[in-house]
Amino acid sequence: MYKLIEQDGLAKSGEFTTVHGTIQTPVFMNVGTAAAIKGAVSTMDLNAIKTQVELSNTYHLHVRPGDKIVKQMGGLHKFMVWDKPILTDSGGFQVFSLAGLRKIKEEGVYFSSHIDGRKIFMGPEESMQIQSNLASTIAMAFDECPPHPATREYIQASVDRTTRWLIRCRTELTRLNNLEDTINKQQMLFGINQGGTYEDIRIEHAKRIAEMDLDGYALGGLAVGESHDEMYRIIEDTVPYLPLHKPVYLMGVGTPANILEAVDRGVDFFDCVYPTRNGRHGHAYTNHGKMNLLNAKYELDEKPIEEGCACPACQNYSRAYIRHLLKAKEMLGMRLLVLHNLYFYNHMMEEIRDAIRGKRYKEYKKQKLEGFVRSED
Ligand code: PRF
Ligand code: ZN
Repeated sequence: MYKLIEQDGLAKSGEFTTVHGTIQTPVFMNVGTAAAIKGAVSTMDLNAIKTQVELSNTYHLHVRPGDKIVKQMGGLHKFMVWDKPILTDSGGFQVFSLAGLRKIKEEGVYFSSHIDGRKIFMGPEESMQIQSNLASTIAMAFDECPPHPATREYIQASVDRTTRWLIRCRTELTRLNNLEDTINKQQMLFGINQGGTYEDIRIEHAKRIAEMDLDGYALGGLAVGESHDEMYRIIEDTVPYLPLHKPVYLMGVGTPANILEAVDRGVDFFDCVYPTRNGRHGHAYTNHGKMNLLNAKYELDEKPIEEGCACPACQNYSRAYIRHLLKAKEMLGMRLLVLHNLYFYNHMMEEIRDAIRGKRYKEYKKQKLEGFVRSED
């Protein structure tokens, strides 16, 4: 259940209530693809860095350890010791970006596992069955994320199939939620809007899925190679056709600046590997832009990564020490940067919510963007 708390221009802030607790939006979902946040981040850490929602992947957990094993272990929440909301992506995107030798048919996708080459079939029913076994809070519909660029004919045919798949997802999830041995009988379903960069296809699709009265709606097929301006334009064109009183999720996005712009166009949910991936490569997000902690100028720097930051890394360690850890390839170096980066994202979302609820979002966004000036890349 989504309750709209405040709107400031098109930016919105709400409360999304689930069986695993209430999510304050806009929110950044911390990515734990294979039921682990990369960088040796524990549940205790996640609680210390203001994480509200964790995101895992159907495809990865189906391949290893297997969703039936997770179900036998009591579901993903119990298995990974996380009692707050979990969203699972449907596998569609990962199959297209990771798995080998795909064949897309009306019934679903045939592909080979990126772990052992084993042949696997996944269609809407299989994706829902796996997500039901995982017992996540929110299941994503099984969609196709077409490559960019793609022809209008390809995108139209793909979107039509994604719509037929969505109807099958809903039917199957309803059936699963009514089974005796289903762990989370209140599993929610988010539909995914596709349409590439063709705004008329996007809008028609948004209208069609909005009618289905799902728990939430995602914008898929973005951040796949189009420019930032094109992505913002598609968000602007499409969001008005999605229900105002449902959460809107922009999949796989993005930089802090991307998030600030998308929030200003009505987006509620985000997820991205940047804070974890960049942290593991020695990069820190700060209010002055991105820093490369491997830079020699930090060799004797006693300051924390970012002054005033309340994260566990900045509360205790210097730039010089973290640089040393990274140079020595000590795991702690990566871990501290990942904790800082996730805290940075989660804390920025808190500031965003405060700014929208205080009706000062435009001013907040302007100041924040002006700060992101340092560039060492
Ligand atoms: N579909 C799904 N997951 C996704 C995407 C999508 O289009 C994207 C696109 N940026 C990221 N993750 N199911
Ligand atoms: Zn910090």
